[in-house]
Amino acid sequence: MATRNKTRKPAAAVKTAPAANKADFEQNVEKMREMIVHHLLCTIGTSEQKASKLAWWEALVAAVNEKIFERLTQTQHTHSVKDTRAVHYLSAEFLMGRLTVNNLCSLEIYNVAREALKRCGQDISDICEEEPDMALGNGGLGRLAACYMDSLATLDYPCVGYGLHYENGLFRQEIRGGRQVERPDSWREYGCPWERCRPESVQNIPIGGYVETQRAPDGSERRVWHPAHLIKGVPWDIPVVGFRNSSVAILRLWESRATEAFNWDVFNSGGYLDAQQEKAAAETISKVLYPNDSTEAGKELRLTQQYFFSACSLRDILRRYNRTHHHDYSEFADKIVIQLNDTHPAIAVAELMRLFIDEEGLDYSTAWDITSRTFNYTNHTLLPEALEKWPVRIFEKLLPRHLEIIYYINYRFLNGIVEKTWPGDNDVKRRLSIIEEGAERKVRMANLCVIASSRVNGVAEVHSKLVREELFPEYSSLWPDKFCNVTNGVTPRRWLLACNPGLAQLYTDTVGDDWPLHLDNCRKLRDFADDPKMQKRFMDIKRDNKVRLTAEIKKLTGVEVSPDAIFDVQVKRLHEYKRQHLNLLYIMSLYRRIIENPNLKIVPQVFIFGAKAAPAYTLAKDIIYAINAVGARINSDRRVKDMLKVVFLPNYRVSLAEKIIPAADVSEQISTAGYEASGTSNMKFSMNGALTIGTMDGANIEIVAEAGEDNNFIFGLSVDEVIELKKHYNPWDYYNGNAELKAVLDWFDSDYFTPGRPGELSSIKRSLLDGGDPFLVLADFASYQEAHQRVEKMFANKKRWAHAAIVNSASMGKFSSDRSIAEYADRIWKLKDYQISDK
Ligand code: 26Q
Repeated sequence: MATRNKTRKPAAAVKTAPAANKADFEQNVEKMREMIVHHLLCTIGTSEQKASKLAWWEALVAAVNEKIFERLTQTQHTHSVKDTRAVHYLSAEFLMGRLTVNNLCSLEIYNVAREALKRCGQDISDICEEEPDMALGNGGLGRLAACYMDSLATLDYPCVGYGLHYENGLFRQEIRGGRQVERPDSWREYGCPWERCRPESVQNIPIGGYVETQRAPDGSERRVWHPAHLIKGVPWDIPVVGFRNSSVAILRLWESRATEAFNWDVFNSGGYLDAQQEKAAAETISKVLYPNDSTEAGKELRLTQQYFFSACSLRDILRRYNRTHHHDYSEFADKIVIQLNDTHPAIAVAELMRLFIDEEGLDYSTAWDITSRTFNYTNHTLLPEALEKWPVRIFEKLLPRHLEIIYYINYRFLNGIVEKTWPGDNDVKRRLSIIEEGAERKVRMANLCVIASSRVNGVAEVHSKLVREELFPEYSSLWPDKFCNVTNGVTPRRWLLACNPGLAQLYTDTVGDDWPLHLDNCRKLRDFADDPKMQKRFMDIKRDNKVRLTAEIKKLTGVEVSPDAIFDVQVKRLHEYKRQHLNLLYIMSLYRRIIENPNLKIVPQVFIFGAKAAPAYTLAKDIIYAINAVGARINSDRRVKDMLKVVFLPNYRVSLAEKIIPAADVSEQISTAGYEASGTSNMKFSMNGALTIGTMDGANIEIVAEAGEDNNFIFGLSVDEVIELKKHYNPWDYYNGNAELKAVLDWFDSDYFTPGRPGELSSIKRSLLDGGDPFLVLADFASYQEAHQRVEKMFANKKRWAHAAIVNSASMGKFSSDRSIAEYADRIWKLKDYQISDK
């Protein structure tokens, strides 16, 4: 890996870099213009005069695809000829966002495309705004998978991403009367020009039915599954373009369809309507992404989705392996690595065992040996309610043979190593069992993953420690070397180069143009953190970004804000543990101080929120309503003047994040310590020069270790203090002991923010008092308030603030997803990189 970049071509025009050679640039622009116009006429079938912006975007994509597909073919050819070991990243979510600007940046033709479009009378930013987000994920876990694909391609690692081709991604959020309303997201209503259907790789997936024992003439017995249905899996490939190299990775997403054969039988036996119903049922599987990011108990369709994409992916993997290895599985675990992105694809373990034993004729021990050397598992949550458990009843109905295999895996495990280690200890067996006993028996997917995986990792140091010590203590004493940490990272191509061209240019001018591949290079900027010229340039860029966001805020909400105010941002899924309501309590206390003290002068502040709530998570939706209600009242209160504004930006998604994050001064990362596995927006904000106000949780700990606690605002209870306080916590003590906190909480019961409708916000107060305040909001309130005072004080000192902003941005080298992927490749996957030669 260390030598990779020595052999790389020198950079052509990066998004922001000037062309190396003017004549070349001129020629490239003209060529690009011709290609775009050609595709406009011949692929899209319109004319320059008539073309809509959408048509121009499609033509641009068609032109770019010419370059991408050549590289894709070359990449796949190289991997196939060299029979490379490859990682297969199984994830129920890939939150890709938009691809155009990113692909142009990776190919280093953004400037060329911009000029070419200009010659056609088009503005590239307008054109790229036409692209719908690919929102095939809920939040952090899905976006992480997307960043990792970017790094895998950039680092030339052989890989395939496997997931589901949801017809509808995460819902579009509208705010009506201050409340969240969910609307369907049809991202490919008019087709998606990046994806290609691959009919030659269709799979048929069995499901349902029953298992019987068949006896062979020699007396041997075997279990035979008679599935009730076959579902067709149709693969759609999305290319993922490496930065400044020739690798193009593949993201393969499975769409479910009804199989013709099955329908034909039903149809012929006179059941036309039944056939239609079958078809609808089969196609339902990939219709919609489940919009909750913590487990929804026992929904049959969700398990079907998980099984469907896992089974399609494994068959695809086996098919490719057998092209060279002809059903000799002795090298399988040397060639194939499978990474399970949380437990969502855990059923793949049982399916691979089934394929080996039932279809390929391997004996159990051989099958288990190969399987357990193939899989690895990443855990993303400690929340007990988010650990997936499926009722045995649902398994019996959908996957009866898989259930038998899981029982057998469990039997061998409990009666083997567990019995040997803790002889006769039934309590340990009960805790470690894959099957949870009780009123309803359940399959614990995390236990299956741990038992079947070579390596199990958490996603930040503190999280991995808790995975080892709190979540799986006995497993980690059984297999101490199985557990490890790989701290998350984010791609600096999307989260700096593409979304913040001003800052990207500053880095290129200061440290050279290699920083998108070696984010550590940015560290050099720390030497200039107190240099007045650097400070001015850095803060001018921030201000430009804030001016742009100001216009977006006006457009989206009608609220006018000043770019000179502190932009304090909390954008993430809405969850009690993420504590948006702690932020809201603080805002209310600030508002109260302003109206109680007409002479009070504070630093002007704009609090910016973006968050989707799971549709059935009532309290989360109430918090969104409360933010909007409080915001409306504050924004229209003349006494506040321009000191305080609160805006809720609807429909938070990747493309909106790309506008918000470069414009943030303060990044809110305020989860209860011990609950946020890592966080990844914390890294994106810091990279873009925001200061973090946060708890010692997840990756915040590692971020402030890099950038300095004195350049950020740490507050609140630590993980250990949370664990200790929870033993005897009483939120009423804080309510009764803090007059300001009491006044703010009581405000929720009035109609001050909801005139004529008292009590509309009471559920929040109730959850924090009667509900026991499970996430210790009240315990951290005073400390949070004090941290905000530090924010104001530092912001008033422009030089001090600029220093901190620069140091934060310059210190994020560790949080490039390239570092994370290099660690996975080195320590878990044992992967080699293969450079792809360009033709
Ligand atoms: C499971 C079953 C049924 C329905 C939905 C789900 C489900 C879906 C999504 C459960 C969890 C998720 C997503 C979890 C997630 O995004 N976790 C986040 O992962 C990030 C990447 O590691 C971390 O940075 C965050 O801390 C963590 O919350």
